[in-house]
Amino acid sequence: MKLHGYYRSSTSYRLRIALNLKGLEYETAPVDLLAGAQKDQDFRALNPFAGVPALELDGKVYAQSMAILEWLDERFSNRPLLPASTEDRFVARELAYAIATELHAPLNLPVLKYLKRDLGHSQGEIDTWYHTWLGKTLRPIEAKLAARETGDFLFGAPGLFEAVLIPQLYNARRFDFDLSAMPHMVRIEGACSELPAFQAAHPDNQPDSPAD
Ligand SMILES: N[C@@H](CCC(=O)N[C@@H](CS)C(=O)NCC(=O)O)C(=O)O
Repeated sequence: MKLHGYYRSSTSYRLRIALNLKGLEYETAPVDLLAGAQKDQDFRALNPFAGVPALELDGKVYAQSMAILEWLDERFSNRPLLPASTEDRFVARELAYAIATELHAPLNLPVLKYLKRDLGHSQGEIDTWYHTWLGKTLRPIEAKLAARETGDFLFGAPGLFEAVLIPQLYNARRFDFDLSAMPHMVRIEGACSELPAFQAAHPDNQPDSPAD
C-alpha cells in the first residue's frame, strides 16, 4: 500500500492514524503541497482531485480521506475503526464528519492563501477566521462528549472519531486556538498521544517533515 500525503496535511494524518491502528503496512510517498506538487500533471493523473491523501493498492487509487477511512474499515475488518452497534457508529460518524465536512473546507490551505494574497487580509484577521470556524464546530462536539461523560476515547478504544479529531487539534494548536474550555477533547488527545499508532502518525515523525 502506498500513501501519497504531506506531513502536515490533516487528511493525510487521519489516514496514517487509521492505517497504524489497523496495523497495516504502507509506504509513504510525500507530495510537497507548498511547492504545488499536487497540481503536477503526473499527480493529477493519479488523483484528479489534485490533493492528498491518495492511497494506492493493487493498481487502484483511492481518494477522499473519509471515503478511504470507511473503505479501509470494510476492506480490512480486523481492528474495526467503528463500534459494533448502529447507534454508536452513528455517534462516531456524527462527530467525525462534523470536523471533516464543516472545518476542513474553510481552514484548508488554498482558502487561507486566498484570504491573504487575493483579499489582502492580515495574519491577525486570518487567525480570527480560523478560530471562529474552529470554535463553531469544536464547541458542540465538546458539549456532546461532556453529555456522554466520555472517558479517554469516544468508545473504549480509538477509532474513526479520534483519527479525525487528533489532526484537527494539532492544527488548532498550530494556530494558537484556546482549548482550555474543551477538557474532554484535550483528555482524548492526551490518551491518544500515548499510543504508538498516533505517535508514528504525527507530522513530526514523517519522512518529509523538515529537520528543524
Ligand atoms: N476532501 C478531501 C480534502 C483533501 C484536501 O483538501 N487535502 C489538502 C491537504 S489537507 C490538499 O491536498 N490541498 C491541496 C492544496 O492545498 O492545493 C479529503 O478529505 O481527502
